[in-house]
Amino acid sequence: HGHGPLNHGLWTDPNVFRKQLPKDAWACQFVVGLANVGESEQALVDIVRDACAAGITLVQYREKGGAEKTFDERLRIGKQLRDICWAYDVLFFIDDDVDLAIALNADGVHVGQSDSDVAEIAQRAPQLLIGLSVLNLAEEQESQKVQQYLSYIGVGPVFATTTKKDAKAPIGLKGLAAVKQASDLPVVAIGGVGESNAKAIRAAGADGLAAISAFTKSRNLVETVAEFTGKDIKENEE
Ligand code: 3NM
Repeated sequence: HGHGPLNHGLWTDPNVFRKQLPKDAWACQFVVGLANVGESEQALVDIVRDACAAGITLVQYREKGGAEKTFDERLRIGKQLRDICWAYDVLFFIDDDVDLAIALNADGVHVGQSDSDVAEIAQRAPQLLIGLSVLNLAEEQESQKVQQYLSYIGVGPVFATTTKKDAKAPIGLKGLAAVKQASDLPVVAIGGVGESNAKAIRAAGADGLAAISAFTKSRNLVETVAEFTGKDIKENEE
């Protein structure tokens, strides 16, 4: 592997890798797993390929809230998704599952407050980029203790979402703006993010937008990506 200019998975020092990342590395994240595509492996592979072709910048493989999959199944599926991402020079992250991220030699791992400890992950797998979810200012402050290990902060839910069953109450654009102002890291908004509110979310300070249903329910992925990034479609195709 390592076709793209980012040398995916080849860096042993994430600080070196970070410096190679384009400024818009976090701009447009597609979070997805089998549960979001009717448990169809073919549908998952197809939509990840289509979204990569449409210009997303990061895929986060998230196998939660659906039928239980064994590690070997996640590994087999993850390999396919990773290879598609890397063929398009799209970053490939794993949600929560550090063992899977290591086994897949993924670009990074995204963890929530109750998932694995950030410092522990950084020690165990220094090659992985790490994103951390925070809900509010208090959690953002707490995250500053491990900021040296983080590549970005995920903030949400910004708006109401029905995709994640255990999502907290939405923090709104004001909550997002407050976290952004307090943070030195890129901030990625999630939860109810879609074409209709993408512009307002960027205006509130988000460096990136992440979503599940905006992509899985999209009628035109190229247009969805354009709304998310704020770039017109011509620019995306360059
Ligand atoms: N994390 P949709 S909300 C995976 O608030 C996830 O941390 C959230 O789905 C958080 O884009 C969420 O369909 C689900 O609203 C996002």
